[in-house]
Amino acid sequence: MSQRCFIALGANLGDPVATVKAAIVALRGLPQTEFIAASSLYCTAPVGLKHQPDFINAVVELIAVSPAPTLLESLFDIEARFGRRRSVRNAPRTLDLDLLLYGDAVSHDPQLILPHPRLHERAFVLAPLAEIAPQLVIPGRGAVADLLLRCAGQQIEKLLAQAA
Ligand code: PH2
Ligand code: MG
Ligand code: MG
Repeated sequence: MSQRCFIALGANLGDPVATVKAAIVALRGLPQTEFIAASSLYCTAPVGLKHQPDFINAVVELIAVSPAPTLLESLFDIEARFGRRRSVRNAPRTLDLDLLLYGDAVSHDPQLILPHPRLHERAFVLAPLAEIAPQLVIPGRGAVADLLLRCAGQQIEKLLAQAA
């Protein structure tokens, strides 16, 4: 059975705008998935991290046939292709791809917690998510639009789309 999935993209090392754009192209090409939509890019202040550069964030929607762990492996592969090195937790990263939602799946597996455990409190995820899926309801958390209203203090700015 295919599942509606959302993936968060984040980068704050190197050339994050170019990286996030190229990662969206890579996600378009994922096997066993149908690409549905990509949000705008957002420049966001780091959340929960000290002394780090601002991030570029975005969210992608796709329909996946592959099981969630397989999809997760493909995301790790793309991160590695973009030069991600897993050093200390929350170090600045060339590319972070987080599986936010896999249909309505709820998982407490520490390898893959679904929905993503912090998505409901992060404007840098909720704003791009609400842009491409304004009616979305997060299992156990509520409507994405309501959740976003509760993150009013977090600093994020939508980047203007540039003509090619
Ligand atoms: N990712 C984190 C922690 N903090 N802050 C912003 N603005 N954007 C991120 O992608 C981000 C973060 C852990 O993955
Ligand atoms: Mg991650
Ligand atoms: Mg993350």
